[in-house]
Amino acid sequence: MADGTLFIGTRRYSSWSLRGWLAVQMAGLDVEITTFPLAGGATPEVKARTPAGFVPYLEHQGARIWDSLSIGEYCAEFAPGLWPEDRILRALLRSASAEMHSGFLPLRRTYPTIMGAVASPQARDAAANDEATADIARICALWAELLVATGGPYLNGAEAGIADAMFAPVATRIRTWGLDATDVAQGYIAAIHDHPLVKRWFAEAEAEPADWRREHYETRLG
Ligand SMILES: N[C@@H](CCC(=O)N[C@@H](CS)C(=O)NCC(=O)O)C(=O)O
Repeated sequence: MADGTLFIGTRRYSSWSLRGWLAVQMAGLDVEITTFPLAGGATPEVKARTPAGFVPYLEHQGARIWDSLSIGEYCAEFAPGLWPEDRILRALLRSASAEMHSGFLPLRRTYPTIMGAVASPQARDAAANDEATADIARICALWAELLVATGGPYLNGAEAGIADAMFAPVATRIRTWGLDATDVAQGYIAAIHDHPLVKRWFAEAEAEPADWRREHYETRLG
């Protein structure tokens, strides 16, 4: 019997779920996965089954952990290598992860997560705005700084960690929407898409029932 359950939302749309799921998988926690098809906000099952009304939510060996960054921190207690060993690098990656967690709203609103989809150039250009473009520029600069600091190819260093879990969905957005990014950022985006866990998430997203798709997201792809 598994040690608990990770509750997530539709893989195709739920960027926060990917963060929590990656952390749990990277730490090797033995949990069952329960997936709620998201309604596009205030999904009744999510409201009923989770403390804050959001996924991801983890129940593990008596602990209840909600919110992606808390799940990441919890997972790192089991697998300390999910943060760098060096205090100064750890502080850098924690700050970047917190910045991702609380920021980049224009980017998130402008270019929604639709895993594995490709937006038309017309849809991308119609959605574009200065605030979202500034978010991308900040993310590219941040990734460059972290990759130099830890040596890459992941933000965490040789092996992916919590910072990569936090930024992986952004990497998928940049690809889905065909956004301009620096060569360094494109290299990181490729590394994220080549990661076996990310590949597994995409495959599982593709296998989700067709009636879990939501028109108000899909039509934004153009
Ligand atoms: N700050 C939260 C955000 C979680 C969040 O917004 N999750 C969305 C799905 S990506 C959700 O559960 N929305 C409720 C719903 O769609 O019913 C975290 O880091 O986990």
